[in-house]
Amino acid sequence: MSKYFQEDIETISREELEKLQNERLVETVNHVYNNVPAYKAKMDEKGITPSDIKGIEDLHKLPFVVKDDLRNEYPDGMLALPLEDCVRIQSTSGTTGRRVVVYYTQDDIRIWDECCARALVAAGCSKSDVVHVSYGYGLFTGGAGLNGGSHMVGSLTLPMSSGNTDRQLQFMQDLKSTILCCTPSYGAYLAESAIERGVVDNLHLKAGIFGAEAWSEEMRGDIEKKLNIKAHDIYGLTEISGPGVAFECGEQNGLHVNEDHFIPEIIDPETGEVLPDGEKGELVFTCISKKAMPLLRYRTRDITSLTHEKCACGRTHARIQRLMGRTDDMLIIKGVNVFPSQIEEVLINQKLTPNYQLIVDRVNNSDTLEVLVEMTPEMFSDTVGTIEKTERKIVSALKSMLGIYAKVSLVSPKSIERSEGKAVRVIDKRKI
Ligand code: DLL
Repeated sequence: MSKYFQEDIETISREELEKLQNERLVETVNHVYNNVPAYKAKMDEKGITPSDIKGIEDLHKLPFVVKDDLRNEYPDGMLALPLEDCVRIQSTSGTTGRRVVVYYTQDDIRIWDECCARALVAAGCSKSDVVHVSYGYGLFTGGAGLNGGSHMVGSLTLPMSSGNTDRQLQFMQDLKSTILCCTPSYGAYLAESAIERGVVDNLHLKAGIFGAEAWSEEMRGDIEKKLNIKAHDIYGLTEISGPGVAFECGEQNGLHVNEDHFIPEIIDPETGEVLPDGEKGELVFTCISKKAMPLLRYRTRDITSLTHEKCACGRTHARIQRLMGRTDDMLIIKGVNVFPSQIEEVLINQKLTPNYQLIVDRVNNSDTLEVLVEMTPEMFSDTVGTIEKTERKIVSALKSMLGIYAKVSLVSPKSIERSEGKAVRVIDKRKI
């Protein structure tokens, strides 16, 4: 069984890869400049023409694209090809404002599927696996992406979509699913439900491919232990294609960016300046092989760092670190930057469940943070005194991690609403 889906390209030398990136970048810049008026206007405004871009060393000269640019051009103003050349539309999961819609040609779909196939094979998937896809199908890219990737590998694909936990667990047992694909929060929920129903030992799972939302190393440990699998991270966003923009190999030490298709950069979110490897900042992508709607220097709002060091798995593509939040879901509480992932880390270190919700409010002009976290069924039978003691312990752990006071309320098991897709972690009641 091969470790790679496309060994030649996944282990290509950096020199060869950069050559390919240079060629594809120049071609893509010309393509969008000539076919997308909004791009031409942006580049004209910056005083650059396609001839100024000779390769990746000139990438920083290009203007950024942000989500509002896509909203302003809704629905198809960013298309670089006639509509008749497109075969698919997907859309972001945004609930406010105009949704962003993204178009794909047949070849764009092939690229996307191949990226997901690379992720699956890196998690140990082969033709003989049964891939259980519990990401949502429909406009969301999760279901379609992993489904396409699994077909490319030639695995038996189970298009479960999300929801109906009993049926998920029944099929998982009956059809002997070996690879589970879903959001980490749904993965944790499925694990918990399988244990509760006493069926976890009947499962045949060996690996999981979890993404679409931030999760912590602690949550990984929790899912791996409960389901007895290896849990791999997968990252992506609709605007760039969907899942599979980056994925974790067996080393579980950062996510390889499919750099033959997407060039990553890390920038300072305040100044836009490009940051060196190892420094944390906003992740930016440039698509260099898609044709319908390739975005140049798209600001993801996701925060991570980048490394070009060779990975022990043999892949040469750069890695991003586990995503640590978004510039826009970073909470600022009493002037302190707080990421939900930091709180999750504390909770899991204290042996609590990953089922939590953060309630942020403003009382008498001062920010308040309340952390609701579900007790484990064993804790539920503890005395009030013991529960209060645990709450105080978490308050103090959060204080030393974040530097601010957070009220902690242990709530009964299953009282926080479960999500089958991305979990709702934060309720911000402040009207600022
Ligand atoms: O969530 C695509 C996807 C589907 C990725 C399935 C992985 C698995 P969107 O709905 O457009 O697309 O949301 C993209 O989700 O900018 C991140 O903020 C977040 N995100 C995605 N993957 C991860 C991850 C899909 N592994 C937004 N870790 C991105 C942390 C993630 N955040």
